Amino acid sequence: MTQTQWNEEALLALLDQPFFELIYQASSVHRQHFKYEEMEFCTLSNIKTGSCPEDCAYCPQSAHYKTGLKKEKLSSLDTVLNEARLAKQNGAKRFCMGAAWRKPNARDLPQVVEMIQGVKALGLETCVTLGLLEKEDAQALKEGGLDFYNHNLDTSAEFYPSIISTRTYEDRLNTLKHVMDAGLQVCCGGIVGMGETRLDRIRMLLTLSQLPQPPKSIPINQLIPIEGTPLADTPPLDPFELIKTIALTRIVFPSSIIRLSAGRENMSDETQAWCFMAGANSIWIGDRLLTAKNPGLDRDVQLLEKLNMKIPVRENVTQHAAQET
Ligand code: SAM
Ligand code: DTB
Ligand code: SF4
Repeated sequence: MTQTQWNEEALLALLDQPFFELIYQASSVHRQHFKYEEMEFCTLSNIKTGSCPEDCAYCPQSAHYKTGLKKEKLSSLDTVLNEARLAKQNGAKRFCMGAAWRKPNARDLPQVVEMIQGVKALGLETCVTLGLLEKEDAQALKEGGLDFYNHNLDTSAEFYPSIISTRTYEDRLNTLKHVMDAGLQVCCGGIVGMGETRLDRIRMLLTLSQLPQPPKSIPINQLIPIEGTPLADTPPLDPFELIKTIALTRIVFPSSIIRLSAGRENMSDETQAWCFMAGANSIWIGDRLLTAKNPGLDRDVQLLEKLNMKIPVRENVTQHAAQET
């Protein structure tokens, strides 16, 4: 399949249109590839918390900043499987396990593989995000049965060094290469609201579009400002910039799942609804992301009800009832 070759001018021109034209285009593309009334539910589990050696300026788990987070060792298999069972009951399709590591070590990786196998056996899609990977790590995860690897570009190559100094953009791209070479599906996106420009957001999308395969899953996070991190006092992004970023992402990646990821706790229902209209079709459910707050399932169900959208937790209950009769 040939992919459209996008460039900065074309994406800037899309943004320069009247807002409603941009949303109309994005929404039309969305409807061609997805059922617009459907929302994917996914769940996160933090399998190793805090004391990360990297210095990502947004992150509550970096050992470089005093964020008051209690560090925790690798979770037990039982803890993770209990969370996964609950996620499944609540309608989640994918279960993502995150670890605050620069990269996984040889001792921990087999334990993560056990978690992947247990979660998969419950009938959930599996995703992990463990930091940088060597070729062999990616292959071991694939052999262990993993479906997706999450590794975000986060922003443009130009803005990246003002956010992280302990690794390079090239390091991130190399990991993505190992992930794709191993035959894993890629979940890769970024963060908006870190003080970047529109052009940075566009450049990040262009870099994503130039990967050998477009990511199947694209999380768009809005910065959650965390006390103690260098980005704690970053002024909030205008919600329309977030909505427009989602619209551009949908137009550039017509058939990818776009997740309105971190930051929904601080968004109005209306902003979220516009993001869904612009093409976002996946959310994290549950009270917590990795460490930060997320709207609880009740608020999400209420919002989807107001919008007359399908609610996965109910679909799950109906399926179970049908299986039992
Ligand atoms: N350590 C791994 C890594 O960096 O790839 C995985 C975990 S890391 C927490 C996953 C992603 O969460 C980051 O790439 C970033 O996009 C997002 N994230 C972390 N802190 C955030 C914050 N305060 N606000 C919004 N997104 C955040
Ligand atoms: C992604 O892009 N966002 C998720 C997931 N991938 C791992 C993580 C969001 C973390 C938000 C901050 C926190 O909870 O600590
Ligand atoms: Fe570590 Fe990931 Fe947080 Fe960066 S984003 S400090 S790599 S946990």
